[in-house]
Amino acid sequence: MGLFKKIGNALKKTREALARKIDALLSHGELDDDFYDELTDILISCDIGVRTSMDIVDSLRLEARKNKIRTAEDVKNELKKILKDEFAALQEIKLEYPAIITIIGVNGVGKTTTIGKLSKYFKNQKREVTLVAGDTFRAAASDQLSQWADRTKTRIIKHAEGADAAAVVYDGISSAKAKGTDVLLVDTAGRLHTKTNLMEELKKIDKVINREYPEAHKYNFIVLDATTGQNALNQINAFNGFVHIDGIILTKLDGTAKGGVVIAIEKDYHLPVVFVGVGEGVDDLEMFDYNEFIDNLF
Ligand SMILES: Nc1nc2c(ncn2[C@@H]2O[C@H](COP(=O)(O)OP(=O)(O)OP(=O)(O)O)[C@@H](O)[C@H]2O)c(=O)[nH]1
Ligand SMILES: [Mg+2]
Repeated sequence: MGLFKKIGNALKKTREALARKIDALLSHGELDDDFYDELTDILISCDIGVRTSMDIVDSLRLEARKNKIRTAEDVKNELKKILKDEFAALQEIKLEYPAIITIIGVNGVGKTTTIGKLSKYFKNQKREVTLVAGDTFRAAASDQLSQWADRTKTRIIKHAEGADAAAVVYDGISSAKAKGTDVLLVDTAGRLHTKTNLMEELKKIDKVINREYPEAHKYNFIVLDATTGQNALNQINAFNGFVHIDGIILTKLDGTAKGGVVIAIEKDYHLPVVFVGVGEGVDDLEMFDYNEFIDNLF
């Protein structure tokens, strides 16, 4: 399945919800104040965020005054244009090697699964990959990662349950240097910001990477579950206080009408969504493309 088709499928619910409501709204009447109020509500219902939805509708109102905008198609095209302009300023992430990618996030968002998918993704690009089982907290976490390592035929560095996560990372780095690994993918335990010891552990991992592998290109990617909608934004806040976040991986974009959260993330945090998860399988990961996303949104 091509990239376009997959993102298109993953956004099916978001698109259907938006298009159906916008069409219904435009089928009865003018572009008056009521129309703009309702359109704002529709955008908010797809988790684009209150302030962002209002800004978008204000821009649309301005444009509508200048140009002739009447049909549902005109409105959708203008919305696309507004969103594309908005994203044009966003700095894209260009991965450089050797890369050390630490995957962080709250419990159950899809961190370990994403590492399995990323492993395949980088191997497809002929990159040498090593996995680091940095979730030493949850029972069977490293077994779960080992299964992905087997499935994708990838090297894995792990310690016993309860070991110091930063020590596993240290070993991972030594191994990566010895073997000339291009990409080191570090799994971490799911954590809430209230778990201070686990949050401090992330800082420690960060420190070990900076100290032991300064020549590597370091990326901290936070995994967010798209189905949690606006809640995902609070998670960025919670982690931001402890480590620098370089980008977002948005999982479970399949099966949710909350795809608009991508827009809220850009607007509020200026953080790029780098990859999206569109299913549970090893191939269900796509590099994120904003233009394609917007084209598929309405
Ligand atoms: N539909 C769908 N399910 C996903 C996706 N990514 C992960 N999942 C599912 O989400 C569940 C949790 O995935 P994990 O990878 O174990 O999540 P985690 O963040 O590592 O969880 P903890 O280590 O417990 O914090 C699993 O059932 C995955 O199959 C996705 O893109 N789409
Ligand atoms: Mg996990």
